[in-house]
Amino acid sequence: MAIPDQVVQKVAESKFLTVLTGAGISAESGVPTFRGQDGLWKNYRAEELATPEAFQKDPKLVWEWYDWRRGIVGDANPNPGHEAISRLEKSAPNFYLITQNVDGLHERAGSCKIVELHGNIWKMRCVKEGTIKTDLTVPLENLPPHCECGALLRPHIVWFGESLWPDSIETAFLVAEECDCMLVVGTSAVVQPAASLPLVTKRAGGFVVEINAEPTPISDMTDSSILGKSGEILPELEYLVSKRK
Ligand code: BV8
Repeated sequence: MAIPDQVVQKVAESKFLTVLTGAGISAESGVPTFRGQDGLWKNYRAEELATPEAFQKDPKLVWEWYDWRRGIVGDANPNPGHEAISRLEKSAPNFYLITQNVDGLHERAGSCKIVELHGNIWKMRCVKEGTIKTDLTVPLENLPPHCECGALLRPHIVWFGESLWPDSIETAFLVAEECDCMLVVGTSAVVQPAASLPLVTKRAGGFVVEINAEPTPISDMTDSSILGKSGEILPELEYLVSKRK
């Protein structure tokens, strides 16, 4: 789908550009999405296992599921969509990336100013001490992993029914309020509170562009909704913007 010239112009003249991403941006890296046709993680829906209740009931099963996902994500590489966002960050006067993804692919693509709203699959947190460590081991030995203190370690990820961390949600809403242009990429826009961020930008007078493989509940409220693959559209948009600057 062609990129409207108004979108190129708005991104090129943006003083504060924000990008909000969801699982769709990692689809072309081979990472399954949550709700698309491949929206299953090994026959489990995130809503079944990404919950405190599931972890309480069977920490080993939840860790087996995350260990399997870490294996998939560990084999994945950033795609041209992730890389285009990293280039947009470098050329924008002010920039923030807000991601719902836990796969760490944006950081590997060179993005710096990132809010990981839902945490990171490579981080683990002691359920007792709250200490957080990064562990890239794939596969993990003897699941579920334990802290040196003897307590269980859990994925440092926000599960359904859990509140997001105050500092990251505060930053996300502030950025959504302050930016003059937001690109919303690869999200079905159903999970709250992330899905409210584009509305915040719109209400504050910002220009909102959706780039997604299918229409979503926020498509009608955006200034422009571009249907297609983010791995194709973002590099083209970034190229057109770089020529416009
Ligand atoms: C909260 C970490 C306050 C897990 C995730 C009832 C009870 C309890 C809570 C609720 C409730 N009703 C509503 C809620 C709130 C709930 C929620 O929103 N539920 C939804 C399902 C209705 N939210 C929460 O619980 C949040 N906390 O609200 O705290 C509170 C506290 C207690 C009680 C109530 C409220 C916490 C939400 C965070 C959950 N954790 N992830 C893990 O990953 O293991 S969310 C999970 O969904 C992922 O992070 C994912 O990023 C996120 C959103 O999904 P998407 O990223 O959008 O991915 P999806 O597959 O859906 O869509 C992909 C899109 O890409 C598709 O549109 C597709 O077409 C497109 N696409 C595909 N390929 C491409 C593409 N686009 C472009 N190019 C391509 N190539």
